[in-house]
Amino acid sequence: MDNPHRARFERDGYYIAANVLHQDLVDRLNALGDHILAQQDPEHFAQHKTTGSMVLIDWAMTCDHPAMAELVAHPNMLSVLDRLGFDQPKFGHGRIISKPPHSPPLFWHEDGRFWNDPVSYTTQPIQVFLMYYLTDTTPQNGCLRVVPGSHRKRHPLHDRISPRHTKELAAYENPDDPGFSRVDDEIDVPVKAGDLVIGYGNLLHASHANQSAERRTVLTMWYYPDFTNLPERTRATIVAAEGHNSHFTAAAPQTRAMLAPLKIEYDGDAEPIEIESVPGPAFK
Ligand SMILES: O=C(O)CCC(=O)C(=O)O
Repeated sequence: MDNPHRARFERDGYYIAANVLHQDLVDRLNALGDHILAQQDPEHFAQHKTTGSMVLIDWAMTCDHPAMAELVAHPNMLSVLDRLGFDQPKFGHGRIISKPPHSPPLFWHEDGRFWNDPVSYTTQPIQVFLMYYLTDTTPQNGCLRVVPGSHRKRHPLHDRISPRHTKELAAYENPDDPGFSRVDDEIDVPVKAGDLVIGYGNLLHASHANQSAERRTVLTMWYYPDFTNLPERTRATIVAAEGHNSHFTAAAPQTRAMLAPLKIEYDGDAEPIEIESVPGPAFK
């Protein structure tokens, strides 16, 4: 491996790039996030106490809001991915995850859903998260926590935590659940607003409680960084999992031009692999 950035990413399962978004875009995304959160009903927040919120960012939202479209195709982000050796990333969807003041921690989980695909047992990433925190984060206001290397090696947590995101975990029904425990090899990932944290979807991660008096928002954006180099069946699976972006054709021409290279497209006839969110016995 002659790319030290890629080697670190493959070893640790995550990679931090500082100062990717300018303050102006962070401010516009904060305003957009607050506006969209204000439209959710109280039930949404009751169901998602541990994340705070879980609002889908789909292609329609991306095409309709210039700040979101700018984020999805941001040139600084594309340079960071290029530095890691990914020169044709594709965008799937995202989430607005916003912890209100004085809210609980987020449980340990991994978001891999391609565990039936042999590629998940290699270091070639299928799906990665790009997390943009819109405020500076610390352990006190709910920064990210990760277990480095847990995307490629089974960790005791894999056998202790629920392999799925249950309603009980999301609603913080049992604070004594092992999902809320601390582990020796976890590390905190505090960042500044506008930094970018990239991680393998199947990296074990969690976040601290927000003990501050301010809201803490992250936009988690899901990309397929190496889409064009993945086997055909994996590409067919991704297309089946992400659905079609019919809204795209209705977007303004400038937005369409900006987003077009990030669209997921596969028109072959390979059979998709069944989605599986639990690692199999080959994960050791
Ligand atoms: O809220 C956070 O800090 C992490 C969010 C997260 O775990 C996710 O989007 O999968």
